[in-house]
This record gives sequence, structure tokens and C-alpha cells, in this order.
Amino acid sequence: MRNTPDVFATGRAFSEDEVKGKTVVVIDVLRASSTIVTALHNGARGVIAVEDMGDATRIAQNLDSSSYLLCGEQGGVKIEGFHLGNSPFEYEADVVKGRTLIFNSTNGTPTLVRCSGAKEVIIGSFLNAGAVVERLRETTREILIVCSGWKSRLSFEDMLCAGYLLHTFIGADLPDDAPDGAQLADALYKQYGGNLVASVERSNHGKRLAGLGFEADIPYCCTIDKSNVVPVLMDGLFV
Ligand code: 3SL
Repeated sequence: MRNTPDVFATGRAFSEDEVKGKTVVVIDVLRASSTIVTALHNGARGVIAVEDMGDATRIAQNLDSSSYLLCGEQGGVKIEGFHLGNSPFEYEADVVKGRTLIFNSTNGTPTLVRCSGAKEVIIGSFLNAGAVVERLRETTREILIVCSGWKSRLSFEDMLCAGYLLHTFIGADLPDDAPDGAQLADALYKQYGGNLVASVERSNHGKRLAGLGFEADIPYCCTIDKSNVVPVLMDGLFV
């Protein structure tokens, strides 16, 4: 029988060696993982996750200007000079179809970069949870669920989503030997999963985003199984 996937609470809670040889699901519910899933669902060609703005502009210099969009946020708002911010509502099909998105966000994309040495890197969110779980059922590798968190701290909404993924993958009760991270995520989901939107609205980042005028992003990012897209890292590009 396979081990219960462990859940890491932040994008800094592990060494890059720990992901080697494993299937890793990276979650940043608010909002990078939800926005990337939306962009690919709406026909983006692929997403290059970068750690900082400098990397984004360096990569862009080698691409035909009609082929890419510079995307991402700093402090929750669009980076000056970039084409798009980090609200999923900006990633409509008529904007992103066929384009490569070079994407930089505060916690989500640095976490994706830190996990890039894994055997398989998958982007997870509530939006594509069912499809992610189907994909996980196909692997025999050890699985890790990595929550991006917020600047080395735990984020309520990422843990909640990790709990939902575990609940869908394993069922109502985790085995007794489940790792603590998995038990915590599972307990959080059992406590708050009945009212996703209201509990995420009460989270620290939910309040931060509402303060920036992005309150509509929260119910959207809490929508379960809106998409069957499972972004997987292939040669530096999430497709
Ligand atoms: O931290 C991140 O990567 C972002 O998704 C944060 S924000 O929702 O755009 O503020």
C-alpha cells in the first residue's frame, strides 16, 4: 500500500533535495495556481514560472514579442510594464490563446521553481482538484503536496486545498501513520471544507486581496472542478 502524501506548509519548508524523484503538487490557491490553471484552460500555450522580475524580462528578450505575455504581481498588483497581473479574470481566451506566459508571483512561482527538480511537478488548485487526483492515481511514485504559503508562513487557503486533495485522493479517514502535515491539512478541511468561500474570505490573504479590490477572485478560486487541466512541467514549461 502506498504512503499517505506528506503536506509541506510553505514553499520554504523543505530542501530542494527532498523533492527529487517524487511527484509534487504545488498549490497557491490565492492566486498563482488558480490563475495558471485558468490561463491554460483558456488556451495559453504554456507557462514559464520564474522567481523574479529580472528572470522574466531576461527570458522575454529571447522570444518573439508577439508570442509571449509578461504576467504576475508584486504586492498583489500587476507589475509595472507587465501585460497582465495575477487575477484569473484577466486571463480570458481572447487574451491568452496561443501565448506563452512568463509568470512571476510573490510565493507561487518561486515555489514552483524550488520544486522543479522533482520527477514530476503538477499545479493544483480547487479549480482542477478532481483532475489532479486522477493524475495522482496514475503514479506509483511518492507524492508530496507543497503549499506555497505566504513569505515562509502558512496560508490557510493552501492548507485547506491540500486537505481537500487528500480527502478526494484517500477518502474520509487518513491511515494512523499519516504524516503530521497530512493530518493537519485533513483536519482543517474537515473543520472548514463545508464553507469554503466564507472561510477563505476570513483568511489573511483573503482579506488582503479584498482590500486591493480583488474580492471576486476568492469565490472563483474556491470553485471546485471547474477545469480538467492539469498543468505539468515539461522542459521548463507548464503545459
Ligand atoms: O503569492 C503569490 O504567488 C500570489 O499568488 C499572491 S497574490 O494573490 O497575487 O497577491
